[in-house]
Amino acid sequence: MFYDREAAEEMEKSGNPLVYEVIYADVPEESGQLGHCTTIIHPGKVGREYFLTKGHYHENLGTAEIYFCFKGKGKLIMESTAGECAVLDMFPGSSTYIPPFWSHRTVNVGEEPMVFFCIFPGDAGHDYATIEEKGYPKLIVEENGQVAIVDNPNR
Ligand code: PAN
Ligand code: ZN
Repeated sequence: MFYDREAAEEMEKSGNPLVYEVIYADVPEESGQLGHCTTIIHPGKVGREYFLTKGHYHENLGTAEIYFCFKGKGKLIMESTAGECAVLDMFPGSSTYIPPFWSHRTVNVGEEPMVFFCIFPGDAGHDYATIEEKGYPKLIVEENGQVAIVDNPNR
Protein backbone atom coordinates (compact mmCIF):
# COMPACT_ATOMS: atom_id res chain seq x y z
CA MET A 1 0.00 0.00 0.00
CA PHE A 2 2.97 2.33 0.50
CA TYR A 3 4.37 4.30 -2.42
CA ASP A 4 8.04 3.57 -1.66
CA ARG A 5 8.25 -0.22 -2.13
CA GLU A 6 11.95 -0.33 -1.29
CA ALA A 7 11.48 1.50 2.02
CA ALA A 8 8.53 -0.80 2.81
CA GLU A 9 10.68 -3.90 2.24
CA GLU A 10 13.45 -2.39 4.42
CA MET A 11 10.93 -1.78 7.20
CA GLU A 12 9.68 -5.36 6.97
CA LYS A 13 13.22 -6.69 7.32
CA SER A 14 14.10 -4.39 10.21
CA GLY A 15 11.42 -5.37 12.73
CA ASN A 16 8.20 -5.16 10.69
CA PRO A 17 6.44 -2.75 13.12
CA LEU A 18 2.69 -2.74 13.70
CA VAL A 19 1.20 0.05 11.54
CA TYR A 20 -2.44 -0.02 12.67
CA GLU A 21 -5.00 -1.99 14.65
CA VAL A 22 -8.78 -2.28 14.29
CA ILE A 23 -10.97 -3.39 17.19
CA TYR A 24 -14.31 -4.53 15.71
CA ALA A 25 -17.63 -4.85 17.52
CA ASP A 26 -19.26 -8.22 16.89
CA VAL A 27 -22.27 -7.09 14.84
CA PRO A 28 -24.02 -9.15 12.13
CA GLU A 29 -23.07 -7.88 8.67
CA GLU A 30 -26.61 -7.21 7.52
CA SER A 31 -28.97 -4.39 6.60
CA GLY A 32 -30.41 -2.55 9.61
CA GLN A 33 -27.32 -3.15 11.73
CA LEU A 34 -24.59 -0.58 12.39
CA GLY A 35 -21.06 -1.93 12.16
CA HIS A 36 -18.61 -0.06 14.36
CA CYS A 37 -14.98 -0.25 15.38
CA THR A 38 -12.07 1.68 16.79
CA THR A 39 -8.96 2.18 14.67
CA ILE A 40 -5.53 3.00 16.09
CA ILE A 41 -2.86 4.10 13.60
CA HIS A 42 0.58 4.17 15.15
CA PRO A 43 2.97 7.03 14.35
CA GLY A 44 5.63 6.39 11.74
CA LYS A 45 6.62 6.68 8.10
CA VAL A 46 7.66 4.46 5.23
CA GLY A 47 10.21 6.55 3.37
CA ARG A 48 8.56 10.00 3.43
CA GLU A 49 5.00 8.68 3.54
CA TYR A 50 3.13 8.61 6.86
CA PHE A 51 1.62 5.37 8.20
CA LEU A 52 -1.81 4.73 6.67
CA THR A 53 -4.70 2.27 6.49
CA LYS A 54 -5.12 0.08 3.42
CA GLY A 55 -8.19 2.01 2.27
CA HIS A 56 -11.28 0.63 0.57
CA TYR A 57 -14.55 1.18 -1.22
CA HIS A 58 -17.62 -0.27 0.41
CA GLU A 59 -18.72 -3.33 -1.54
CA ASN A 60 -22.21 -1.90 -1.35
CA LEU A 61 -21.10 1.40 -2.94
CA GLY A 62 -24.18 3.35 -1.85
CA THR A 63 -23.31 3.20 1.86
CA ALA A 64 -21.80 6.06 3.88
CA GLU A 65 -19.70 6.16 7.04
CA ILE A 66 -18.79 8.48 9.95
CA TYR A 67 -15.39 8.75 11.62
CA PHE A 68 -15.06 10.40 15.03
CA CYS A 69 -11.50 11.19 16.11
CA PHE A 70 -10.52 10.92 19.78
CA LYS A 71 -6.80 11.35 19.70
CA GLY A 72 -3.95 12.38 17.44
CA LYS A 73 -3.69 14.19 14.14
CA GLY A 74 -4.55 12.76 10.76
CA LYS A 75 -5.78 13.11 7.22
CA LEU A 76 -8.64 11.32 5.52
CA ILE A 77 -8.05 10.76 1.79
CA MET A 78 -11.16 10.03 -0.24
CA GLU A 79 -11.83 9.32 -3.90
CA SER A 80 -15.24 8.96 -5.51
CA THR A 81 -16.26 6.53 -8.22
CA ALA A 82 -16.60 9.68 -10.43
CA GLY A 83 -12.86 10.37 -9.93
CA GLU A 84 -13.06 13.32 -7.50
CA CYS A 85 -10.44 13.39 -4.71
CA ALA A 86 -10.65 15.10 -1.29
CA VAL A 87 -8.33 15.29 1.72
CA LEU A 88 -9.86 16.23 5.10
CA ASP A 89 -8.28 16.92 8.50
CA MET A 90 -8.90 14.69 11.50
CA PHE A 91 -8.18 15.92 15.04
CA PRO A 92 -9.54 15.26 18.56
CA GLY A 93 -13.28 15.98 18.46
CA SER A 94 -13.56 16.02 14.66
CA SER A 95 -16.41 14.18 13.02
CA THR A 96 -15.87 13.30 9.35
CA TYR A 97 -18.54 12.17 6.92
CA ILE A 98 -17.70 9.77 4.10
CA PRO A 99 -20.57 9.99 1.57
CA PRO A 100 -21.79 6.99 -0.45
CA PHE A 101 -19.58 6.15 -3.47
CA TRP A 102 -16.38 7.52 -1.90
CA SER A 103 -13.45 5.24 -1.00
CA HIS A 104 -11.47 6.16 2.09
CA ARG A 105 -8.02 5.84 3.67
CA THR A 106 -6.71 7.44 6.89
CA VAL A 107 -3.19 8.65 7.60
CA ASN A 108 -1.51 9.48 10.94
CA VAL A 109 0.51 12.66 10.41
CA GLY A 110 1.31 13.20 14.10
CA GLU A 111 3.81 11.84 16.58
CA GLU A 112 1.37 9.92 18.78
CA PRO A 113 -1.15 7.16 18.01
CA MET A 114 -4.19 8.44 16.13
CA VAL A 115 -7.44 6.94 17.44
CA PHE A 116 -10.87 7.17 15.78
CA PHE A 117 -14.27 5.52 15.98
CA CYS A 118 -16.03 4.37 12.79
CA ILE A 119 -19.75 3.70 12.20
CA PHE A 120 -21.10 2.18 8.98
CA PRO A 121 -24.15 0.27 7.73
CA GLY A 122 -23.93 -3.40 8.66
CA ASP A 123 -24.23 -4.51 5.03
CA ALA A 124 -21.54 -2.09 3.68
CA GLY A 125 -18.91 -4.77 3.00
CA HIS A 126 -15.30 -3.94 2.12
CA ASP A 127 -13.59 -3.93 -1.29
CA TYR A 128 -9.82 -3.57 -0.91
CA ALA A 129 -8.79 -4.69 -4.40
CA THR A 130 -9.46 -1.40 -6.24
CA ILE A 131 -7.28 0.70 -3.92
CA GLU A 132 -4.59 -1.98 -3.69
CA GLU A 133 -4.29 -1.80 -7.46
CA LYS A 134 -4.68 1.96 -8.09
CA GLY A 135 -3.71 3.71 -4.83
CA TYR A 136 -4.93 7.30 -4.35
CA PRO A 137 -4.26 10.40 -6.50
CA LYS A 138 -2.65 12.05 -3.45
CA LEU A 139 0.12 10.96 -1.06
CA ILE A 140 0.62 12.42 2.43
CA VAL A 141 4.34 12.87 3.04
CA GLU A 142 6.83 14.77 5.18
CA GLU A 143 8.47 17.59 3.23
CA ASN A 144 11.00 19.90 4.91
CA GLY A 145 9.68 18.89 8.32
CA GLN A 146 6.06 19.70 7.33
CA VAL A 147 3.06 17.59 6.38
CA ALA A 148 2.54 17.87 2.62
CA ILE A 149 -0.14 16.63 0.23
CA VAL A 150 1.53 15.71 -3.06
CA ASP A 151 0.45 14.09 -6.31
CA ASN A 152 0.94 10.35 -6.60
CA PRO A 153 3.31 9.91 -9.58
CA ASN A 154 1.74 6.49 -10.23
CA ARG A 155 -1.67 8.01 -11.02
C1 PAN B 1 -13.01 1.55 8.96
C2 PAN B 1 -11.73 0.88 8.44
C3 PAN B 1 -10.57 0.89 9.43
C4 PAN B 1 -9.31 0.24 8.84
O1 PAN B 1 -13.56 0.85 10.02
O2 PAN B 1 -12.06 -0.45 8.08
O3 PAN B 1 -10.27 2.20 9.80
O4 PAN B 1 -9.05 0.64 7.53
P1 PAN B 1 -9.01 -0.44 6.36
O5 PAN B 1 -10.29 -1.21 6.44
O6 PAN B 1 -8.91 0.36 5.10
O7 PAN B 1 -7.84 -1.33 6.59
C5 PAN B 1 -13.98 1.62 7.80
O8 PAN B 1 -13.86 2.46 6.95
N1 PAN B 1 -14.92 0.67 7.76
O9 PAN B 1 -15.82 0.65 6.76
ZN1 ZN C 1 -15.34 2.10 5.29
